[in-house]
Amino acid sequence: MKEYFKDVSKIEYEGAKSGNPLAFKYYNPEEIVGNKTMADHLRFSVAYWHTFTEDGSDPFGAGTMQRPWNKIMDPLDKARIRAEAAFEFMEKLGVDYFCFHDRDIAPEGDTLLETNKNLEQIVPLISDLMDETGIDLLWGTANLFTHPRFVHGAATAPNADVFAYASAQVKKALDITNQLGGENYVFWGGREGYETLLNTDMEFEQDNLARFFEMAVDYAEKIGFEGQFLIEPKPKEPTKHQYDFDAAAVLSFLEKYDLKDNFKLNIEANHATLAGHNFQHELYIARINDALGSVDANQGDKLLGWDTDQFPTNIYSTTLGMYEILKNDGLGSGGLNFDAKVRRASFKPVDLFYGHIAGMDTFARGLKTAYKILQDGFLEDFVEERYSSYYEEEIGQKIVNGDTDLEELATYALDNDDIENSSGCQELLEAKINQYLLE
Ligand code: XLS
Ligand code: CA
Ligand code: CA
Repeated sequence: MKEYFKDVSKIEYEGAKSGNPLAFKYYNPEEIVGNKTMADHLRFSVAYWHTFTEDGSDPFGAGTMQRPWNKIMDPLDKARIRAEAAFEFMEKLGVDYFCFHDRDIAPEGDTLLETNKNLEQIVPLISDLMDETGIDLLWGTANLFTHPRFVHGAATAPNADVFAYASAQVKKALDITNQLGGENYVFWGGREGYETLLNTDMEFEQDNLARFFEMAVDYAEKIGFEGQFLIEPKPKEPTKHQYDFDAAAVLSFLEKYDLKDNFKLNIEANHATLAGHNFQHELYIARINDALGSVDANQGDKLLGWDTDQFPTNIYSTTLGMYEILKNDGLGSGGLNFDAKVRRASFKPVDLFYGHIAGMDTFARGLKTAYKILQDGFLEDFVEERYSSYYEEEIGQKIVNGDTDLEELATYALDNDDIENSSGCQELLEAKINQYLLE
């Protein structure tokens, strides 16, 4: 088969002192951390859209990306070459998974039938490439936001024909995800939200979104798809307000519509910051609700304030993110999907390797540091001690066990004027985290 990234050979682990930009400094796939290898902890995945279809265009200028498939004009030929190049890239990088939207892998035709036929041409090729390389599908999804028909949303569109079209697309995307052995299926509500409440029946739209999810669950059962369904929260962009605003909003939606058993969350770091949280917060909320399914590993830029989808290089964030993932006992069938794009000015093919290597090293180092923090237990011990009055003192035990009431607590408090609080020690804890990071 033709080689597309000729200047790059297999990326190897060379250790922290290596000066080779095309080598891992911290990600050593076979290295054991705790009870499993780094590769098994991290389950890295490449996002087909950013890495293989993104052209670098922005509202002010044309595409900049230099890619081996740029000159191919026929859309299906382009899709084929792109698939071959994609698997060469992923194999050289040494990732075990990839993710795609239906429209990333095959072009949209003039009709839905034609579009489905395009997919049917490309999916067998992808299946062969998966077999040849051993790279698996972490998740599939449907693009329900790019085409103008989705101007008002997909499952939340005010037009039943659009709802039906979106359903047809999800049906097909589930079929191909199942065919390719996908371990999860993601719903990201691209335009499922509103621009103004003046023209929106929010209750009806949310009821419809729940109907859509129910139908997907039923269809998955029918075709024997055993992957995990995931919802990916995002507060805004492209709509002003998205219904899947953040982890907490999605969890309450799932609770309301009795869907909690069928869905987990795909937490994206950049979406967390857009929602005014941080990466750890969103992972934490998902974890304590037994809903942490998978991660879109990237980072935003708070000075810009939109979804910049940058490669994760912030070691502080990945450390505390991995801390939550370890406390969750891993991601199960999920993984760390680099929903990240190289900057418009990083247009050389080799930049794709640099971006992923940076992200993989940053998470690998985060994993090791988080594991050490957990092993030493200093954070857990501190937090436990902070709440100890609920476990060590009679009044606390009564509160926790539901053995008291306002009257008894009032009697207790009236007799207890000298309340003593202990320090929260934030600065001490932050300094300790720094010690681990700089070790
Ligand atoms: C966009 C989302 C999207 C989902 C998949 O902001 O991150 O890429 O991950 O549809
Ligand atoms: Ca994402
Ligand atoms: Ca994003």
